[in-house]
Amino acid sequence: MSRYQLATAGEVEEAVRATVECCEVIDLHTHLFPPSHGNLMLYGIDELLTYHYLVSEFFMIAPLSITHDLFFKLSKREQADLIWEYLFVKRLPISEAQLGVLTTLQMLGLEDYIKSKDLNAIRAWYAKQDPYQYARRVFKIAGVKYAVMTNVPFDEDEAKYFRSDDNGGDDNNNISSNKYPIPTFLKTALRIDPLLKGDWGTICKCLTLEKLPHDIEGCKEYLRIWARRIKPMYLMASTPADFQYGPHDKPRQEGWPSATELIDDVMIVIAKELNLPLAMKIGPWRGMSPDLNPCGGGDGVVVADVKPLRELCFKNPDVKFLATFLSRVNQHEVCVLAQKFRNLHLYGCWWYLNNPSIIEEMTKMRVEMLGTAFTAQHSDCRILDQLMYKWKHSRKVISNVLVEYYLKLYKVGWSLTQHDIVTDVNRFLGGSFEEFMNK
Ligand code: RAT
Ligand code: ZN
Repeated sequence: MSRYQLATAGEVEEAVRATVECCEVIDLHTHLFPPSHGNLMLYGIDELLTYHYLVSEFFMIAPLSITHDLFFKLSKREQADLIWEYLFVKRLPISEAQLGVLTTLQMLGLEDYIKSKDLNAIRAWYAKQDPYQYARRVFKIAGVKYAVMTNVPFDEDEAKYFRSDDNGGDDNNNISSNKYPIPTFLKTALRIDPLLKGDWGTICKCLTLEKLPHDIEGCKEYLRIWARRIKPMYLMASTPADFQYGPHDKPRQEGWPSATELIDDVMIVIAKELNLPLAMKIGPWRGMSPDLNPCGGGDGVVVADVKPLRELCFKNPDVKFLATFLSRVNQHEVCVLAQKFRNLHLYGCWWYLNNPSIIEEMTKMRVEMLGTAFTAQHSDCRILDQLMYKWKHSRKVISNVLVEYYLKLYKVGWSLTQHDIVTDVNRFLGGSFEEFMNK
């Protein structure tokens, strides 16, 4: 890497663009699974077309005779046929999620099929792919060094792949050497939403499965067991729309611990004991439109209260918090918070924010307020193939934004080398996250 000074504005711009385009990113939140986890690894055109973002868009324009009930009774292929017909053939596919499908196909070299709008030819192409080789290929094309999964121990369909009796070893087994290996390009994260929801009912069912007592000690032991099994990079949870934290927080049912107790007496205690950061995902309104729940698309967004995160960061300076907020409205307030608490790291433009216009605005605000100390994006992919388009689209916006700021620096006379640019730009795409995790 050259340490020679970049001599012109054009050279600075080129260095920034080339680095954003070529650098290997760290995707710090996805819903991907390895090929060894069977049907949980989603890929292919029918999965792409039935992504819950597109199902929601489909119902905006589909004839009222296609009810939610009818639609969700169809096979995945039949659902995909309808979405293709209504969102791609009968109108031009210009939304971010629609364009995403086409960018994905283009990146796979399937332009001819895009031109001929030949869905069955695309299906036939996919049928020939070996999932293991395909997964490696997608990560390579997307330029992703590794992606962090979302591993939910409360969901038996997922949990079974990590249980000792299923994976052929004891609880201390290295997960990458067991019956369901995890490739090096995927990392684990332990998702514990029922704690932040104060959903003691779900927790107790899972404590029973592990033969643990239904109390705070049992719950802590449950997290220890799962942390040992999956070796997560961090603990993670999203908050419910009515999230409360503090003395006013009431249990969901009489006799249950409140979410606040589960946070303070279980989550924080275990985070400290195991030295695991906590990734907080704040602002969804789960099940806002129940009709769309079957595809995972029923959730909305609320403007969240930033105070609970402030309280947690303030009270626990020895715990690291990663945070992302779903509402656009919260973004400025949370940038201020991140400036003030050195145990807080902001990441990504989450879900409804993952659109070029909003990524641009958020990245600008974050650069102006946080410099390089944040992670510009995560993909939230549910379907393997999406890694390609989500990162391509994000890189484009991030590149445009960063060029603007490095040019400002150049224009005030700061000398810049290629090496400076590469080091700095990598920070936005995973480097800052690793610096935060290691500090
Ligand atoms: O982006 C999504 O697909 C959402 O449905 C959620 O998965 C969200 O990202 C979450 O992690 O809760
Ligand atoms: Zn997610």
